[in-house]
Amino acid sequence: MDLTGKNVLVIGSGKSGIAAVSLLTQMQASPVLFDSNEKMTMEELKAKLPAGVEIPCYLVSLPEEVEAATEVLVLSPGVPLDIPMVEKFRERKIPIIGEIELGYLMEKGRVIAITGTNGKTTTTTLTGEIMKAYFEKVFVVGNIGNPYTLEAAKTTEESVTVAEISSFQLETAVTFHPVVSAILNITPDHLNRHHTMENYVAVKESISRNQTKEEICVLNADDPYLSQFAAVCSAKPVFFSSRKKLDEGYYQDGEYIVRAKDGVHKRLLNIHTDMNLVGRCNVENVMAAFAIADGMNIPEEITLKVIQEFKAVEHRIEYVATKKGVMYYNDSKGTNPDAAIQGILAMDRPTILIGGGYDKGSTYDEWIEAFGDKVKCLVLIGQTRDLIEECALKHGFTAIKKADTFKEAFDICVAEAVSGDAVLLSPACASWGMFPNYEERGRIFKEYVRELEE
Ligand code: UMA
Repeated sequence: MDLTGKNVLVIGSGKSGIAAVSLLTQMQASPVLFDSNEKMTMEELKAKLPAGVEIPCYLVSLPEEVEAATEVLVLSPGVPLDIPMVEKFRERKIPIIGEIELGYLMEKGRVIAITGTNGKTTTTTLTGEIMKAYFEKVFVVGNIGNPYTLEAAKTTEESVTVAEISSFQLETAVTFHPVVSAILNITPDHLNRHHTMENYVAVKESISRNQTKEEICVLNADDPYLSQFAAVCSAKPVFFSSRKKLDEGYYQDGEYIVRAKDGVHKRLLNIHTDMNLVGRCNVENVMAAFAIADGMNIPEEITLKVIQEFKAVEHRIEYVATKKGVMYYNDSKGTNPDAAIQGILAMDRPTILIGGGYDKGSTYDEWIEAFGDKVKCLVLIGQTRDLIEECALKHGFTAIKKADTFKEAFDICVAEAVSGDAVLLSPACASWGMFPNYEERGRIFKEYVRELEE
């Protein structure tokens, strides 16, 4: 798609939209920026534009003539495809693309694409580190917080782009073609946006749509959706499993990660002595990264060295500090029940848990069942607090406290915790409504912890 001289309407003025405007300007297109946020002022919107860029900006409603002149629509990931404004463009057959497709139009090198409900950020960061240890020019982009469109114009034939891709971003990817893709797992998330689990699964699986059988798609053999998907995947499936021995692929055998290839089973690493990351989810992330690295022909000793040195990413079961014998953990990235279960599983002591937040239409039964004897108190915040309380009571869990603010929730945790306990922020919900994003929620939590007396 040649965008030179085209009138391109960018919807959303967050990280993704602003980076899109910047790239479109470089591509000699004529971008127009729109944001539907009623609370934003025109000054605030214009202040977000990249330095030196002056383009028409619109808030809340779009003039008819601008709508009529639009030739291509670029959606930010957070903009649903089925809102009336977008539907109108679809009816007119206006091409609708997003950050990943727009970035890919400028891509000159090879791309690795990683999706999944959980583990994306850890696996993408680790894979990026492995690639950086071997290739000269590596870009780590996408849902991880660095828009693809900011880096795409810098790619070369030799460069490697490692992209973390959300289901939101996959919905607007068209010709995007990774040489290696990975789908780590699929469990219910974002169902208010995708409406059904079938839609969500189909969107996730579309990551490999343009691949060929010469290319690989790394899949979780323990995931019922993905083990079935292998039969119809257009790339060659490469499996990993933390639960069973595989004849071909990567699997956990006791303390070891093993690669099975052409009948040879080789121990690659020890999960206790060669990894700093903890928990089953991280063993899976490491296996996926190893499979991706092998798919890119990285020498094994380089992959192993990077894995041995790799530490947890921020906001993902991140140890913050110990205050008065209480260990504080920030798992703000536990934005859905499945991710938050991993947070609980990683705790090895009585835990006071902060849960609740924005309602994405999730169900909380499995999360509450995972509390076992470990969670001694659940402190609830946000839009979902009554819903979660009702669900917890249904499962016989009654040690619940509710807070109106995040600070109040934190203070309750401090009051409840005794030496030897853990306080875990792993809310099973998105942060929206109380915070702009999960990073801010995690940062504030860490600030509160640091302010506590030793
Ligand atoms: N907006 C509209 N109309 C709408 C909806 C939103 O105008 O109908 C406007 C908002 O008023 C706001 C802007 O769009 O000004 C926000 O855009 P956005 O929600 O797409 O957020 P960005 O800041 O552009 O960040 C996006 C991703 N956000 C989401 O998918 C919600 C970031 O992922 C990503 O890092 C970034 O692009 C770069 O790729 C964050 C995320 O929460 C981490 N992702 C979800 C997740 O991981 O679960 C999918």
